[in-house]
Amino acid sequence: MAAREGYIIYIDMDSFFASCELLRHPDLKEKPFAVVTKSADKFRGVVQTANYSARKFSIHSGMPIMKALQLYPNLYCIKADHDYYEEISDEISDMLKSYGFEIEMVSIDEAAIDTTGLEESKVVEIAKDMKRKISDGLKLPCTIGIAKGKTFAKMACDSAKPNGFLFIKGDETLDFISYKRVSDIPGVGKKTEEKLANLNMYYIRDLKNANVQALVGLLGEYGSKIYNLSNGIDEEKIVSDWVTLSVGREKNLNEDTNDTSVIMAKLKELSNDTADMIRSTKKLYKSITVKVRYFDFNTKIKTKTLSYYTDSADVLYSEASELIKPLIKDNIMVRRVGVRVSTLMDSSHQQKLF
Ligand code: TTP
Ligand code: MG
Repeated sequence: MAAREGYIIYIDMDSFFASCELLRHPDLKEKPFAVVTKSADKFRGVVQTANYSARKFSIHSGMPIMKALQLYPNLYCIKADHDYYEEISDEISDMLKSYGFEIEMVSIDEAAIDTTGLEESKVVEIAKDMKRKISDGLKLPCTIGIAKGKTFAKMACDSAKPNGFLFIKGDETLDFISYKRVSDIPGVGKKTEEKLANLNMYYIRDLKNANVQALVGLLGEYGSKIYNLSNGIDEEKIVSDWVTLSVGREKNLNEDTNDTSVIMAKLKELSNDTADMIRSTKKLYKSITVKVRYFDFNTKIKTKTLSYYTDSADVLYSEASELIKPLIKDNIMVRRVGVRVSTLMDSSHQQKLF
């Protein structure tokens, strides 16, 4: 079995937007409340998150406000303040980055940290230290899962919520996942769950012994991915969007949009700024990364490495625009775009080479 070398620490903030609001509305502690879409009025709009007291009344993310009010008529609703949550998210990511590991900010409130190379006891000690810093320093609750593999660590985190800490030893991974439901695999939604149920597969242990070809026939490549996962093989990589030797810029769009021309205009501005920074530090770059954050804070990254070093703004924009195209989708609004260059070299060094 292709077990991972190292442990992944997976951190997910508990009821994140609601916990941020609690910092400035401490009187709401213990009361059921929800953070709702910014433009919402009483009749339109959805719950973005509910605190755990409100969740007891089955109120959850994505639920229309009207429905939530039917479930709990005294529900206190706060309009979302994304800039505020992003500031706090940046504070959390800065703190986590300061440990010096490869880290992927998976979303506004989730991070995956690759501790490969570190001994087991040290991993747990560091993860506890991170939890303490988030809880004592930032006064926010979070849950941490640790396992060999990003998906398994996320599953550990999900199953320990809220305010939890769960460490799955490498040789206990299969035991941990076997009794979980197929829907506990991140990415398995209602439709996949139904398709698997039609084949009498409800638990991960059912997938483990399934015919992999049948799963691929049913779900395409994703079938082989969940087959591997159910056999303890987790090949999901950390996509580190933070490399010490990189330069880049990112910005929110004026408003969420999926208009390609607006997104490309922002990308051009960011590419020019990035190339200016590169030239001012007398560097050349070889790798280009684009980042798109959607309205729901899901973030996607694409990277390309050129066959040569350059400091060109035009090359940067033209490569970045090719990379970003597949990330712009008809039905998903984009909130933030970023461009970053890495694999850097001093331009003076190149002059010596040629
Ligand atoms: P989640 O981590 O999915 O949810 P959560 O942090 O509120 O609760 P928990 O992790 O304890 O289960 O999402 C993080 C934030 O993203 C959430 O606070 C609000 C926002 N969000 C939306 O705006 N819409 C959504 O549909 C979801 C799921 C989240
Ligand atoms: Mg969360």
